[in-house]
Amino acid sequence: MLRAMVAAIAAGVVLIGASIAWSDTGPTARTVNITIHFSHFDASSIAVDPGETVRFVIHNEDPIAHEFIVGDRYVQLIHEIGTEPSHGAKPGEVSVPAETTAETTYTFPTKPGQYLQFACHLPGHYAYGMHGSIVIR
Ligand SMILES: [Cu+2]
Repeated sequence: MLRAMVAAIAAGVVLIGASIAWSDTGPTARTVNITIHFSHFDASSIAVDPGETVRFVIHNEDPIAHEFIVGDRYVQLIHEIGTEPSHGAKPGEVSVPAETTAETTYTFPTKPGQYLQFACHLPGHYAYGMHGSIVIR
């Protein structure tokens, strides 16, 4: 009897732990790690499923700030010419200060075949090559 109670309590603790771990992004979010080094992302292309939620964890190894912006050509253009000093409130947009790690979670559209991009729009960074493609397969 005591052994069964202990087992039940232990199972409950595990369930509580699991639900806390899931609370940020939901149980289906996949984590994609991306490292920035010498002002380049270490990925050039990412494939996602329609409607997939992805947690992007961005590791900035550089001594300068960067950002990670997910979106279509319109979103990228707005950020390229925009003046927002920092990001973090919108899904898929996050500033990554020098030598830090930041994360953002984004749920992709449900229509397959669309092309999006991830990019950094600090002055000159996009032109230097800080962008990659995202295809919804
Ligand atoms: Cu950058």
